[in-house]
Amino acid sequence: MIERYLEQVSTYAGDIDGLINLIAWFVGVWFLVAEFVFFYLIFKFRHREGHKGEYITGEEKHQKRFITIPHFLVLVCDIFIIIGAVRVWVDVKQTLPPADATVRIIGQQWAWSFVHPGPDGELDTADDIKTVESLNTEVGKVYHFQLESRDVLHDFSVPVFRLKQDAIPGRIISGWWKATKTGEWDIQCAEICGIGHGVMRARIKVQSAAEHASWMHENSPVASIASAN
Ligand SMILES: [Cu+2]
Repeated sequence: MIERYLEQVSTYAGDIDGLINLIAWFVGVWFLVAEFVFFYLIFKFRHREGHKGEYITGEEKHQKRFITIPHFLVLVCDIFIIIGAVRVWVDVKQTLPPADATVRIIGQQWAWSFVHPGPDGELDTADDIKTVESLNTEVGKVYHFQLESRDVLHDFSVPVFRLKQDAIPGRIISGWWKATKTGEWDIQCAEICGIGHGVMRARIKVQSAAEHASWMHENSPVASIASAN
């Protein structure tokens, strides 16, 4: 349902959409049932000549069941939602599969900047590639990220990945994704962070292995120094 409006581009996007759909169905069905009963009772017990209104305390057993039975059924739905939510939370947020590469993502008022490992695959070495508002990655690889903020709360959001993570000053927050197709999509800030929040956009490029290797070669400071010599 959701993927008709927003592509799914990470391995866990489908799981998150499944959870949202599950909640939407439970809430939607119960909303329709409640509205149907509500209007049925309004019409059935509307004002009629010769009928006097009756005060009901709702304490008798045959009256109480109108509350206890739906209450019980809603709790059963809650159990399904909690099981689904915990499974997705553990898979997406708590279990980091082994990384193929790690990138650093830095939020500040009001731009995203990125540090990519260079050809050596390690961060904080001479061949790191630093960019602003453009994150270059490879399809099918598990990326870990180290998310930081230089000033206030930000939130790194990639809607097509269904990834959203707060950036908190003073902390380095880890997470992961694995992209399933090549292309270019939006990165947004999803936490109001000041007057420039709305323009705090960036793009994520998911490239094939060959494209990514040539991008890395062209942009790595060490590779360009080596080729210039
Ligand atoms: Cu923001």
